[in-house]
Amino acid sequence: MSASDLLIDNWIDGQSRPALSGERLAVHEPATGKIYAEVADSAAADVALAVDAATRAFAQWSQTPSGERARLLEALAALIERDHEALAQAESRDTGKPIDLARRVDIPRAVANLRFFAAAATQFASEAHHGAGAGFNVTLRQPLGAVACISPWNLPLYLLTWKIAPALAAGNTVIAKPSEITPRSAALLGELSREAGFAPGVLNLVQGSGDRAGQALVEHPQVKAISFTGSTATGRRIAAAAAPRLAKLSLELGGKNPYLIFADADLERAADTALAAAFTNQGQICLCASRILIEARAYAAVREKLIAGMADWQPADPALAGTRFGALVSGAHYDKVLAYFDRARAEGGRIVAGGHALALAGRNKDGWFVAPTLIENLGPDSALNREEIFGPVATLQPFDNLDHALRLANASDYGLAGSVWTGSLAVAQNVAARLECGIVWINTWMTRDLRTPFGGSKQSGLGREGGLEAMRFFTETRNICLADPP
Ligand code: TXE
Repeated sequence: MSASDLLIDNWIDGQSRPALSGERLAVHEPATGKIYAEVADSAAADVALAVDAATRAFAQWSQTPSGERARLLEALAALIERDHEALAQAESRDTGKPIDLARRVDIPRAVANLRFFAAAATQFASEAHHGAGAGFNVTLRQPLGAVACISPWNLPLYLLTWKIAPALAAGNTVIAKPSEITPRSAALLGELSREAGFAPGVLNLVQGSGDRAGQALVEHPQVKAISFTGSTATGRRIAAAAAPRLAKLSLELGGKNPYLIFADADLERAADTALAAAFTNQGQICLCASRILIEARAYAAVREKLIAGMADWQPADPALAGTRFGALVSGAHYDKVLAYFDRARAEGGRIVAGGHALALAGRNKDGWFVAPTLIENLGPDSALNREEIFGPVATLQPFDNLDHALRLANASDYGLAGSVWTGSLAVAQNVAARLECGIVWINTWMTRDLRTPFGGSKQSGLGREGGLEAMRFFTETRNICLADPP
């Protein structure tokens, strides 16, 4: 296929449109390293069109009864379900993730996100306060207007729908900016939104680079709120752009998540899940565990189980059913991950498994594959234990006791999620109370109830998504006070 056989465009005001400049960016298939499509390289003028469309559409959408908004979100969910296989194929090809993972997680979760917030639209209620001798108070929660939803490349449709669903459910109109590295499923969603019956301008998708399209979007004066998931560095730039006009901001940023295994845990399950936590989606999930901390007296046993389990995480063509570990998302990301292997060696790290690139055969010979990697003998100050690699790389560190474990776990600028494995309720309670992060899993990893608040502390973000938190973020409260009876 030549590069231009597949053109991925913007979705603005209910129509597919190329960038006004006609410019395009190449889109690669990570499993082959080859260009397979071109995406609109949008600029400020395209963003302005989308924001205008969203602002116009807001007048009607914000007045649409919640039951009707819910019906449309449900209809979109049903269409994604209908196109499940085509969307899974598109997502796997665009990202390099195993087709099984896209089928089992990414696409079903997009459906679940839309269904969940369809229900939220009809159940969202607000408070009334009275009896304090200070009037009868009602809190209105009203939509904000045209809002920006900016999502990354690791879980494209999953994270895009996680943002647009609550935004739309609450009565806002949306300008979404998918990652330029993985634009495909968002473009398909645009088409499906028309089929579902959304009016033009309610959902707009502007494709293109972060520097150009993304920056223009966050600087646009009519954009009332920005919901962003991506790197901490980009999160800071967006916060700076939003600050002058005090736009509402939700930031879900990086992680360097600890995974604590105590000697009294079910070591078999703890080790098996540790590998899934480190290597699912090639380690490219903000919730992935990248620092595995093991109680010293169980270190050798757990290390052995981890090494034995690596056989289940062999890289292979992501397009094949049965593949559990695919390609990294881009050439730049591949180079970044490989550079960390050199750094690990320079810092005295011992490679327990992996630590190198992989050349697969056939159509995958130029794909961006690296071996899943475990490294030991690196202290808490090592770059490998400090910086977000966002690839299939985890370190192993022994700890002596609970306090030592918490010191190591909290030795991070990030604070997204942590997982603790123990048979002791007291240890679990202690870790849950003292771990500096937004989510703690006990004897599990990445188990998600969509009603719970989702997000991180420290450099991992600002604000929370999920359930009511998301509905509150996408609304503004107004207190209305009625005089007490005379
Ligand atoms: O992410 P960016 P990148 C981390 C991970 C990865 C690194 C770089 O460590 O290696 O970030 O990835 C848009 N204004 N994570 O560069 O830049 C961009 O177009 C507005 C962690 O791909 O954060 C994309 O749509 N938007 C992570 C989105 O922001 C801008 C997920 C994310 O891109 C913009 C992804 C700007 N100035 C990467 N610049 C996680 N924790 O989930 C970029 N964008």
